[in-house]
Amino acid sequence: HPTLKQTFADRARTAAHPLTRYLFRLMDLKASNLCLSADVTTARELLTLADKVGPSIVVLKTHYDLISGWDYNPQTGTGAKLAALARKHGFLIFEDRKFVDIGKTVQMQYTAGTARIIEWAHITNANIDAGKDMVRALAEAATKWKERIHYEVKTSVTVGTPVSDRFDDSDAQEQAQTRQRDDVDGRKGSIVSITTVTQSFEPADSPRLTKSHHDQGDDAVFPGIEEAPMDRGLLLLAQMSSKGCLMTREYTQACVEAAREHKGFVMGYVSQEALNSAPDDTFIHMTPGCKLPPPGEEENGQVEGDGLGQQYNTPSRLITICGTDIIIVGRGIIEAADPPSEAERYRRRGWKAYLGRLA
Ligand code: 6AU
Repeated sequence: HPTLKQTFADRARTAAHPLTRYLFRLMDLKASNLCLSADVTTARELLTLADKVGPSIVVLKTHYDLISGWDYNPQTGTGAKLAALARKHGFLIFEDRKFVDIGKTVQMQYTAGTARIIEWAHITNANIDAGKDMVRALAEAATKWKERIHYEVKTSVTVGTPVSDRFDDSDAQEQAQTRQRDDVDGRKGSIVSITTVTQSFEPADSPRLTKSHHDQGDDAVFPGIEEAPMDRGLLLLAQMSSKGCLMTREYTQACVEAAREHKGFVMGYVSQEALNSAPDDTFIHMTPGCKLPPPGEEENGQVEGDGLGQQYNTPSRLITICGTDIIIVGRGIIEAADPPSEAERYRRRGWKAYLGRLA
């Protein structure tokens, strides 16, 4: 398929989903096709790890429900803090929630409840065993969320807390009209800035690495990239890495069909191989079950599993032979003596494999 030989820079121009185009630009800019699966046990460790490994990755994957001490406050909690780190380092946040239920239930799980995933995670994923209507349900929820933000901003009233209490961007403050939001969903008193809404309203709006941001002394590492779009994206769980996985070819094919039906919302797949096959497929593939052999050991494509069903392939095998775009690495990095330098090792290997695929 053409996308196997296309550069990420090219795919940043041609991908159907705005967030996918943005992600390809990040990949090109950071020379990284690495996603860290940040499966640590506390919110504190998560934030520290995200800050340290941020420069090496383009996606940070979370399982919010295995983190103790997750702070649910929409403005100051763990989601908002992660989103700030995502802007600082230039990565997207992927909550690995694996939704599977009827449409109405997944809508509520995605947008409401304690975690309010849609507020801080650019990307989430779904298992479509329950039928592909739930993809439409999630897509509708995302569209409504986006519309709600614009609506809330337009209709918000009255000056509230000084904007300086909330924003650290002095440019934005000068331009800002402070408004107190309607109490749409129990978040009375939060402040939005009309002129800077796409920059500062939602915690997870995007990496914000504009020049002015950089000039203000913020330690943004990859200046020069524009704002991420205010879109949300879904990955379909099309294939799994685990031993004895029950997902059939038919199931995987149904994922491909569902993806094509919702190009404006489905960014691509969590899969074990490239699934683009129609000429105009522009989906992205992310692949877990990835590990390097310990330094010094020879690389032969596979690495021993974890004894609990997880199976591992090496970055080069996944990228060059299986055709994936982004490798998802958890314990390979987290359990290393020095996670940031191990992340760099994976980034370099992953990028080299991508360049090798193009050649
Ligand atoms: O690198 P590991 O084995 O420490 O972690 C792999 C991560 C875990 C899994 O929940 C997740 O990847 N995962 C997924 C995802 C991303 O959906 C699918 C799959 O098939 N296998 C898998 O391990 O957080």
